[in-house]
Amino acid sequence: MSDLDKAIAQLRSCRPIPEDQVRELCHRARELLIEEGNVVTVTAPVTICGDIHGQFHDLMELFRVGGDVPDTNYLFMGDFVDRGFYSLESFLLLLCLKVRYPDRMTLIRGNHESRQITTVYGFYDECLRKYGSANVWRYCCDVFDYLALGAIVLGASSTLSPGMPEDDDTEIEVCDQAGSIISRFPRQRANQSASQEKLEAPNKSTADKTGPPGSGASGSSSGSVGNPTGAILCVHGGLSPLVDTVDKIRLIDRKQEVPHEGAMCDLLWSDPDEIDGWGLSPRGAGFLFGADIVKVFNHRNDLSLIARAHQLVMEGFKEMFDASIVTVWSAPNYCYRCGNVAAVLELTEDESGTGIFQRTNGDVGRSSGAVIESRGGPKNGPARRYRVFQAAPQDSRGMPAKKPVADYFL
Ligand SMILES: [Mn+2]
Repeated sequence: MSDLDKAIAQLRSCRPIPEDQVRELCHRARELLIEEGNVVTVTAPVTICGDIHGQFHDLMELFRVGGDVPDTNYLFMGDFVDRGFYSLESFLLLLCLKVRYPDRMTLIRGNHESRQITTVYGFYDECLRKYGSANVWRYCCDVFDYLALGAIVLGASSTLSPGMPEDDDTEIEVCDQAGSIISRFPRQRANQSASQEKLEAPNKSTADKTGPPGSGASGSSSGSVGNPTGAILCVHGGLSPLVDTVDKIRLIDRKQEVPHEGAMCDLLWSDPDEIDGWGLSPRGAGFLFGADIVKVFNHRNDLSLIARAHQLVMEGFKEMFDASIVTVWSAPNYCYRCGNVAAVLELTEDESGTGIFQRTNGDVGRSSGAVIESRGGPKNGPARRYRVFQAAPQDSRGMPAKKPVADYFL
C-alpha cells in the first residue's frame, strides 16, 4: 500500500494526516493543478457535486450514494471548507483522491477557498486547533490558488439509460439515496411545442457534434435557450458581466487569492436571480444575473446548461430559467441545522447500447424522506439524474463534544 493510499484510508476514517504529509500532498496537488487550464475539460459520465463545507460524514454519505472513487467520476464545484467541523479531513481527502486519480476527480474553486474567507468562517481555526500552528492552513491555501475556476463537461447523453427505449424520453429523473426513483420528467420535444425556436430534437442521435465549446465555432445551435447538444459549464457561483465567452475565462490569471472584484471574483460569487440583466449582489461580491443573461451566454457558447453551486437549496437542486442553469447543493442539513436535503447531478455518457452506470454500493434500506416537487416548463439539454440524499445518520458521525476537547494540551 502506497503512502498515498494509507493517507486516503486514514482520512476516510476522519483522522487527519501528519503535517509533513500534508505538505507533501499539497506540493504534489499543486504540481498537478498547475497544468490544468482555468476551465477543465471533463468527459461524461460524471457526477457533479455542490458545496461540502466541511461536513465530512455527509461527504462519505455522498460517496455511498453516488458511488466510490475511482468507480465514479466526480466534479466538485468548490466550497469544500468552512462552516462544518471537518473541513480539514474533507478537503485533504478530496485532494488525496485528486492526486491518486487525477482523471477521475475534478475540483474547482469556490469562494470559500480563500485566505480571507477561511480566516473568518472556520477553516483557519480548525487547522490551528488540530495542528497547533497555521502551517497546514497555509499549505492548503497555496493549493486553493491553483484550483481551476470552471469545467466544461462534454459528451453528456440526452438519454438516461442508453439502450433502454422506455427511458428515451426521460429528461430528468430524481432518485433517493437508496436509488429508488422519486420522480421522472419526460422530455418535451422542442419541435413539437408552439415555440418558434428552431431547436434540434434533443435526442436525435445523429445530431452534429459541436465544435470546441466556448469557441463559438459550432453552427449547430439554432435556439435561443442554448444548444441542447452543447456542453455543460460548471462554475461555483455564476456569470460575470466581464465574461461573455468561456474563452475569456481561460484568459484569467487565476493563480492568486480570490480578488474582491473582477471576472474571477464574479465566477465564484455571483448568483442567478429573477431579474432582468445584471443586479447588485447582497453578498457584497459578485453580481445577480437574470434569465436573459444565462440564455444569451449559453447560446453564444454552445452550452446546454450551466451547473453551479454556492446557494443552499432545500431540495438539494434547483433548475431555473427553463433549465438553462441549475444549482446543485451537496451539504445535507447544512451547518447541522438547516434541515435541507442534498443532491448530486449525474450525467451519463453519450453512447448507445450499454448500461454504463457503475455503482459500488447498492446499500439500500435506509429510510428516505426526500420528496421532490416538480417544476413545469420546457426542458432542454442533457438527461439529468439527481440523486437526493440526507445527512449521514447520527451514529455514523462523531459530533464534537459540547465542550471541545483541549487536545492541544496533550
Ligand atoms: Mn459559495
